Amino acid sequence: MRQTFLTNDQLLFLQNEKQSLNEILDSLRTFNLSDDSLQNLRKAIDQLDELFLIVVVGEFNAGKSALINAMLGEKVLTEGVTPTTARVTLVRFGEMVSEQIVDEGFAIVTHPLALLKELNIVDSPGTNAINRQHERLTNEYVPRSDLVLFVTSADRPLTDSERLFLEKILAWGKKIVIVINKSDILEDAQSSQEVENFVRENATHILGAQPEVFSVSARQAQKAVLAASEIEQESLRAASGIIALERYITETLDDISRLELKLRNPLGVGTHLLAEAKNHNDSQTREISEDLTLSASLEGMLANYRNELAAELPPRLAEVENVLNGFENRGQDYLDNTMKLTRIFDLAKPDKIKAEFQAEVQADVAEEIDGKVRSLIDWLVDKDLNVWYQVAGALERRQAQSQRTMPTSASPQTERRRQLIDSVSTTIKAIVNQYDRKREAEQLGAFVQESVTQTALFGAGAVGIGALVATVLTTRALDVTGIVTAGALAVLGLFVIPYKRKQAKEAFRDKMAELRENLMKTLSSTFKRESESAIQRLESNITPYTSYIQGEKARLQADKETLEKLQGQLDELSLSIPKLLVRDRH
Ligand SMILES: Nc1nc2c(ncn2[C@@H]2O[C@H](COP(=O)(O)OP(=O)(O)O)[C@@H](O)[C@H]2O)c(=O)[nH]1
Ligand SMILES: [Mg+2]
Repeated sequence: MRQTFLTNDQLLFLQNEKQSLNEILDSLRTFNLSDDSLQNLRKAIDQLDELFLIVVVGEFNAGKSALINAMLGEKVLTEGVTPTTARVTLVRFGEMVSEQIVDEGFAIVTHPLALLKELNIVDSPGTNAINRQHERLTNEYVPRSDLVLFVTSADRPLTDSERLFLEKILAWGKKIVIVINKSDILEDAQSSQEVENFVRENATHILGAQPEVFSVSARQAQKAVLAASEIEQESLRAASGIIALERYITETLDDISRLELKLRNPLGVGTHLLAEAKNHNDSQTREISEDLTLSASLEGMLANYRNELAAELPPRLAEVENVLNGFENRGQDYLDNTMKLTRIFDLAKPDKIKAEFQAEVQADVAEEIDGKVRSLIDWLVDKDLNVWYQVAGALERRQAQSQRTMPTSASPQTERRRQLIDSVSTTIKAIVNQYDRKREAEQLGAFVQESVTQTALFGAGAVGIGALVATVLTTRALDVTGIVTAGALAVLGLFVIPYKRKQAKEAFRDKMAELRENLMKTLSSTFKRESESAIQRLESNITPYTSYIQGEKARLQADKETLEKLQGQLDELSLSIPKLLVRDRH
């Protein structure tokens, strides 16, 4: 843009716009957009410093080159070239006509037409060209253009490929003007009107707003040059429709309108880019929704497992406690039945008392405890295995599903997710397959035994937890009650027996309570610890997956907010354009 013609406000805005757009471009670098897309914005920003740019597009053979020639007033551009040799050609001002072929896809033509001091025109090979070089047009020039002149031929107005192309440029937020060329081949004014109506209707449908439509005959306009007089020339040019189009470009599209289009152009490209990023974000968000569900359900399984353990462990431990209570009850009964006068002679025989105590009170306590502890261990091992199965199953289902539904050419994030599901699922399956119930139970049994032997009250000694506990219970019971050392009782006399019995029972009760509390505390904390470490083992195996998914969720959400913020920035710029466009009234 020729900045000397701009007001201070317009200049300031322009600087501000460039800065904002560059910021947006920088922010978008981490968004996985294609280099081409980013380049488009880069170029659209650069284009702010260039002349107004009209890009002429349309199908091959629609008469684009002929139309530009008609405007130039001479055949500068080659017409009727084959699609394979066509080039994108930039037409710009020069004192003399010249052509510079830059490469096989691009050429620069200069011409002294005064209008070219204000704008550049790009001639394109054609929208239906299946040539890679021609993609250059869409990828390079359309995003840069400030106005698109869309040329369709009157003999095949708005073909399918032209419609598709219209949709594409619409997405860039471009101003589009439609030219129906070759109007000379239509029989009369009526059919010309019909074609125009058809094009207008269809284009309005595609663009969502009514575009300017011009019917012209480039051929007629070109022929005008051959006319004898200037008056004749003018009337031929007018009849060709070219004058109306030229007037539109020079008058309707005055400096202010062009400035507006120019200022808006990169905003449209930016919006397009943001929409692309938003699409990307949306589809990724949709893609991870399955993983979020799975990740939540895995966490739910673990939480459930924790809750079940917390709820089921106490009643199972209570069963062990009941064995101890049985022991105590039998002990109390035994003391009642034994420490009495009628048994005074037996009380003097410690071996007999000891044997009786073992037979009646100790009884099967060792086996009972072993049985309860074993079933507790089995329960825990089963439950543990069960939750591993659940987790493995859920992961396997997701794995199978992801193989079916995830795109084959996936983004790095999709690849990473697939990888994580695979590796976590494989690891967990391997653990489940190698899971040896018996070994796990033995190990847990050994831990329980170890914890119990580490307590001051029980200590080491017997083999097996039941035997250990039974031995300690019995030894302590005999110690505290003193009944095996009660030979003395007989000597002490008859009157002390009731008193001694009461004392023995109390001491027995206290000791048992102490032992019981100690043992239950140890068992409870051991089982809790072991089950927690089992959960943690499982958790640590699924965490690489679940935390990645959570991270992705947070990232996508943050990205989405960034995109909204950036779009807000663009909208704000767009809103402040009208007040910059005050027409000079002089
Ligand atoms: N009848 C008629 N033919 C035209 C007109 N404009 C261009 N042509 C012819 O259509 C063919 C393609 O024109 P050209 O400008 O090369 O089309 P492009 O591929 O869109 O650039 C050429 O043979 C032109 O002479 C027109 O207004 N009327
Ligand atoms: Mg051409």
